[in-house]
Amino acid sequence: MPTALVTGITGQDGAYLAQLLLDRGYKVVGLLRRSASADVIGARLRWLGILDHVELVDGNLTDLSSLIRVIETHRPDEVYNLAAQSFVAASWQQPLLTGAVTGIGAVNILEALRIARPEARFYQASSSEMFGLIQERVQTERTPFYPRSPYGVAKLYAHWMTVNYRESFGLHASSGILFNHESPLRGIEFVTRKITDGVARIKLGLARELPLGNLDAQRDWGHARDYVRAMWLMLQEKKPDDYVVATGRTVRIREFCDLAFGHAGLHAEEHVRVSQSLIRPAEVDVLQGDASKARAALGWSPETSLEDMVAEMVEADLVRHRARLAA
Ligand code: NDP
Ligand code: GDR
Repeated sequence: MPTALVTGITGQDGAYLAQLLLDRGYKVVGLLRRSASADVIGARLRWLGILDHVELVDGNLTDLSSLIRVIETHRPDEVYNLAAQSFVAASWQQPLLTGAVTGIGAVNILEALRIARPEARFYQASSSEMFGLIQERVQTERTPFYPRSPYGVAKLYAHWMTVNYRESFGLHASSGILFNHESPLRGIEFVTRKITDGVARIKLGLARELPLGNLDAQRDWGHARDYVRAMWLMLQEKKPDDYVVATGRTVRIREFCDLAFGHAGLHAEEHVRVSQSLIRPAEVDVLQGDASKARAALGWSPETSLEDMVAEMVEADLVRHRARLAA
């Protein structure tokens, strides 16, 4: 039975990836950072019904010794580095923490592998945020980077360090340049989930309006369940490499609003309010990815349409709020 170590297992992607790995017969070990709120940790794994099937071990991406200890103890065959301070807006408020976790943290785990388990295969969660101020209308693996946030800069450092460790030390280290991907397990602060949660609350009479920032930003949104499959496929390849993972379709935030409100029989323009406080110091205006390489080399393609994903997210938030009201 192969063993996989997943950092960030309590996040959106960590939960879906753990489910995929369990389905494929892996022993799944997840890195868990110590928290005083132990009762809410694992909510996503619980939602998927797999909390009791993964082994959670103490560690922190900023603590190299904890990473070495976990790797020496569990001797993983595959390591997926999904842990990060992943909220772009927060990265202007906490640029140093973002650098320490999202940037240096990735190098800590690369170092731990180099020291304790160089034969393991490694996946780095790189991001379309690295394209930032886009240098080409449609972004591929060859598009130059131009990050626009401390988060994007930190991810770019981690990305190049992954490439560097592959080239310098021969690690089987791959980097997935994933475009935005969402699901009912998306954190509530990200715009898609904020919208679907807002729709559910308005529909059930718990709120009347939804404050949002820049409605004209465009994103290439896919479903997290589809995207974690691409991560796994990358590590099954004989040779490590970098891949863009995207749908190729880009949509404005206001169109996402129309879809989500429309699904609940509501009109977005009657409820959405633009709040200047939610406008970012520097914006990534538009992202659109070309995943041709992943399609050709990995046989990967997205299976969930944007419309189906929005419907799934709104329905899940309606169920959540109805359950709270009934309790
Ligand atoms: P989440 O924010 O949902 O999850 C982040 C995870 O990182 C959580 O499990 C969190 O733990 C953990 N974490 C944070 N800090 C530390 C630390 N110091 N030590 C150990 N663990 C830590 O992110 P997603 O699941 O959405 O994304 C997964 C990865 O993919 C991230 O690296 C993200 O930057 C990247 N990415 C995401 C995209 C997306 O659209 N979702 C697109 C491209 C890249 P806790 O639960 O304790 O907070
Ligand atoms: P992003 O996702 O920054 O692309 O990073 P987010 O959902 O936060 O923002 C997307 C776009 O929506 C605009 N926006 C708002 N965003 C939030 N969060 N809240 C609002 O109220 C709001 N109103 C408008 C933003 O300005 C932005 O243009 C995500 C994260 O998952 C990263 O970790 C990942 O690397 C990238 O996607 C790819």
